[in-house]
Order: sequence, then C-alpha cells, then structure tokens
Amino acid sequence: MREQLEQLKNSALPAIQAATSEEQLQEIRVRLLGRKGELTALMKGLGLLTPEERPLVGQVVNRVRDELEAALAIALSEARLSAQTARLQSERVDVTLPGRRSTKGSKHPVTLIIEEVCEIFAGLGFSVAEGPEIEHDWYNFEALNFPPEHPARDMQDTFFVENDLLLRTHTSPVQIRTMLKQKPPLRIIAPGTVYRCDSDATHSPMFHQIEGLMVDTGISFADLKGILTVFTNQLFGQKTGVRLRPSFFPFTEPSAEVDIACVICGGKGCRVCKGSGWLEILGAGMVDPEVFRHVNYDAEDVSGFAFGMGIERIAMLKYGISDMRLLFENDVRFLRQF
Ligand code: 2U9
Repeated sequence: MREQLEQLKNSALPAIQAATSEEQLQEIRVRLLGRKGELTALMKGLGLLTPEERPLVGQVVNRVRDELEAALAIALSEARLSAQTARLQSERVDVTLPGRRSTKGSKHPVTLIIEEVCEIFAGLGFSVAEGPEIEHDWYNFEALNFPPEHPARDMQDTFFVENDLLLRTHTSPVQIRTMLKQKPPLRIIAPGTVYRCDSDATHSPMFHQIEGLMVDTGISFADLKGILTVFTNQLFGQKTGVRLRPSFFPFTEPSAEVDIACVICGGKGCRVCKGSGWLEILGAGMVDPEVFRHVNYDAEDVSGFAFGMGIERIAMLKYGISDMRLLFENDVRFLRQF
C-alpha cells in the first residue's frame, strides 16, 4: 500500500505541474482527493491492514495528501497569476479613444421661474422669506381674514393634517409670520410649495406660488401697479401690455386680477387666451386693515400691497407647456429641454 501511495504521488505531481489553468487543477483535485478520488479509494484499504501497520501507513497517507494539497495550492496561484497577466496584456488602454461625456442635468422649469422671479424682485429691493408647509389654521386662514364659512376652509379644498393643522394652501402665512417678527417698512417675497385638493390638466394638488408684500407709510395702489408693471415687463418683455381688473380676496381691499397681453398672439386672440387677447397671471390688492390688526400693525399709520402668482401657470405660459402634469411626471425627455 505504501508503494501504491508513492506511485500515486509520483504520477500526480508532474500532472499538477503540467496543468496550466484553474479548471484543469480543479479536475485533478477532484480526481485525487475528491470523495470518489484515487487517494480516498486507497485509504479504504487501511481497514485491511494489521493494527501495527495501520498507524504507520496512515502517516504516509497524511504526508502524501499534504504534499498533493501543497502542490495544488502553489500551482493554483501560479495559474491565476499567469491568467491575470495574460488578461492585462491583452486589454490595452486605447488612449486615442474620445472620453466619455458626463451627462449634465438641467434645472426644473419651476425652479427656473422661481429663480427668475426672485431675481427680478431682488432688483426691486425685496428679500426672500420662507416658512413651514404644515401650518396652523390661524396663520393660513384666520389671520388672513377668511370668514369661518369660506369654501377654502372646507375639507374639499384643503388637506387637513389634524385638528387645526393643515398643508398651507398659499404662502401668505409666511408674510403673517414675518410681520409678527418684523416692524414696517417691509418688502418681502415668499416662494414655496402649496397644497390644494384639486387635480386636472391645469391644477395640481401640489404646486408652487410666489407671493409678495410691501408695507410702509404712504404705500398706494399706484405703487402696486408700478411694481407689477416693472415685474411683468422684465419677465415677459418690455412691450408686454398689462391691465388690472377688479376682483375680491378676503385679505386685500381693493383687489385686482392682473392680466398681461397674450404672449402667444400678442393680443389678437387665440386658443391660449381663449380669444380674449389677455392672460391672467397674478392676483393683487391693498392689504386689508383687518390683516394688519391680526399682526399688530397700525393700519392708520402704514399701508401696503400684496400679490400672488402660481409658478406652474407662469412656466406653462413662458415655455409653451400645454399640460401642467408634464411638470410633475419627471420624464427626462421633457425635462432635458430646459
Ligand atoms: C398677506 C396679505 C395679503 C396675497 C395675494 C393673491 C392676491 C392671488 C393667487 C394667484 C394664483 C393664488 O396661486 S394662485 O391660485 N393669489 O390672487 N394673493 S393677493 O395677498 C396677501 C398675502 C399675505 C399677509
């Protein structure tokens, strides 16, 4: 049996050294040391030996197995190294290939309009104010003079969180919070996300607004018209016509809707302006004295104007987008055009 073991070793070692790949060495390992391998088969003969012979031959078995294992390990690492060397030599880097361009993102159209509007108002001395999106009923409705039965306070129009907490329906609470913290004069714009229970091609339950507020002594409706004319001219072009129509909001008195001459047809009448030649882009008015009372401003001493606009609507008009939902679907084929 000793002889058989030596023979096995003597024939196996050259085979291991001759093997050139990991696969070949794996096959040899199975053939020699596997469950049905040659060494395993020989070991079964140990049982036929005398008790004296058994430990001696057992030692030879162990030595042969250790030598074979060591030879296999060395050959395996050599095979791996030469495979890696061959791969590295064949995979040459072609330095003449053009580099891979990194794809550059672009700003969302809503962000672009917010930035542009903020920039215009910064030039007119307004600073940006921000506030929470989850608001108290008091800041969102009560302080803004919404009567208790106003439809906006209904579950149909507002997302309520709990009791008197809700998702702000406009950014006006930001101006209330600012007035409570700061004394006049005040010139702020409040951009941000707002929420209303509404969803179709021109309404989204989540949208963006920019509102503005200017309070000082002697502020008049003429200031409102002047500032908003400068604004619309800068955003839509110097020759854009502007008109104000009487309107109503709980928080301003008097109030107006601000229209610009249709950016598509120039005022002749088309599908976008529904034949009127005008596009409504803003609401505005003189701050109601009742609102000043809620923030402890003296309406006898100061006056102010406020305005508000929906950013998605401005983006749709400025970029010719027909369906508001495109702004929220995040389809890169749409977004990469900006
Ligand atoms: C305070 C006082 C007054 C903000 C105003 C509007 C008119 C307005 C709409 C435009 C389109 C909302 O997004 S929209 O649906 N906004 O018409 N907003 S005046 O007035 C204020 C705000 C804050 C303290």
